[in-house]
Amino acid sequence: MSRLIVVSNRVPIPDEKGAAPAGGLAVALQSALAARGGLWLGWSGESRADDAIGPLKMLRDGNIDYALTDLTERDVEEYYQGFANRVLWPICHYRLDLAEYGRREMAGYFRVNRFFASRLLPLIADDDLIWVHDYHLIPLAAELRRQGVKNRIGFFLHIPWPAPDVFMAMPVHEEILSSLTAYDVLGFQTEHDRENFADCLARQGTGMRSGPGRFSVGDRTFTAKSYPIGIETEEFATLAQRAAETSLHKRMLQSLDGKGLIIGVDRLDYSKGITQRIDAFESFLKRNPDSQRNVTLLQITPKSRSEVPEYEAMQRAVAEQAGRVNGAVGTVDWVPIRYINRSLRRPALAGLYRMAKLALVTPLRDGMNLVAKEFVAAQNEIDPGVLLLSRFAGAAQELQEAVLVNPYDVEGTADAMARSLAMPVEERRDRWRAMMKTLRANDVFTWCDTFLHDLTTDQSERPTRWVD
Ligand code: ADQ
Repeated sequence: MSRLIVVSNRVPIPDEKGAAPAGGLAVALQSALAARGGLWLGWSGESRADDAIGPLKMLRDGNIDYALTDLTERDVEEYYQGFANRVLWPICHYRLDLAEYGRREMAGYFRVNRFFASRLLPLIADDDLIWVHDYHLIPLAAELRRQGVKNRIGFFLHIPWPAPDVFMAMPVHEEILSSLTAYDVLGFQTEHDRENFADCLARQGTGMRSGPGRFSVGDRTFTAKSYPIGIETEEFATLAQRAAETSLHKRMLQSLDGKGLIIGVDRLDYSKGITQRIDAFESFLKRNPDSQRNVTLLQITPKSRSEVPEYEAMQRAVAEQAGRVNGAVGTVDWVPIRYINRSLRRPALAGLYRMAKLALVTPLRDGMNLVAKEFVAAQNEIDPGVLLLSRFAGAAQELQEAVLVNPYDVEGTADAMARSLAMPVEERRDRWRAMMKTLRANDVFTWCDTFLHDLTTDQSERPTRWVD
């Protein structure tokens, strides 16, 4: 079996006790790497002055090598905070209004991808498989090809691929699109994303379909398919079951004092629709006065990307909004929204999902959304909670038995909350069983194996040359 090399912006390195950070993606990739022997390369998270970038930091855990590179302060500003998070992220989430395109950031993005390629190059052996992850590293394969790499290289996009009119508003869309053709296999979260990508190729007039899931552009032929990412379904279900025994669980139950728990868990990000969700919850409370004092919304929202101005502004906006609703609707002995800005450990999170009667997963746009899947896996089959899910999350393609909503429709979402809380137990069980079947059939290990199978066996010609 060929060795696997994974490349991503950040690397989930094991801590000093050897425990890797929890999370389905890290676990699945680590198990694929461990099975084949492998290498994971990415940014260390450290930034340094231009002349202080040292050699790669190498760590070994079992038969996995981790290679970490520092970046310069300018790199982080232009590549990470700049082009990746202020152009590609908003564009792929349909927020043209938030995209701040600058030539300096764009040049920095391509420069850092060239730098990643130069760091990886000396580590590549002839039959290694290379799997690149996410929007930070789109041009990496093209850079590697320029430097003579002929290995099979795959790419998985964790976020949505937008419709052509949105994508083509980005000034460097041609370069981004053509650099993707250097891969052998392109993976998207949903069929919809893959179709958007195919439409972009067609609109640009460069690509041709050459078979099911196969495309030709110039002298390159590659596969582009959807590989919906899953979670560690069985492991997460067991974690949730066990969490019911913990002291946190008991304290939480006590503090709820018989009130129904509604839960929201999201990184603090404008794509997650948190402000629209709080508006919908307020509207639900006002339209259903009987529910007042009977439910509590626990919104767990760790801060993210605080160095990017839109995120900093959002932190203030959501805190103010939650405070305003609590002030307007709450009573001396009832706080409608408990708003928490921190990360929880996975067992604690699993236990809270299990305790909740309803999960609000209402992103305005999301590649997949693993919270939706974790919530379902955590439920108790006798008395499962309801998943209220945005139509614009990739997860909605698979989880059709969730209560699907349009998160822009605040009153419609409020009505769906009322319907979900009143749903009879038989219906909740039927919906849950159907969703659980899907999650078992496509867990994160299947996702990983399917992608790697295509990357290994795909019949495209090995690249013989790369033309700029
Ligand atoms: P994210 O945008 O980060 O991922 P998501 O898929 O929901 O979104 O994953 C978040 C993960 O972080 C989940 O595993 C969740 O449990 C965890 N998490 C969130 N809040 C937490 C908290 N307070 N404490 C502890 N853990 C918390 C990107 C894309 C998604 C895509 C994933 C995977 O934006 O669309 O599903 O990658 O491909």
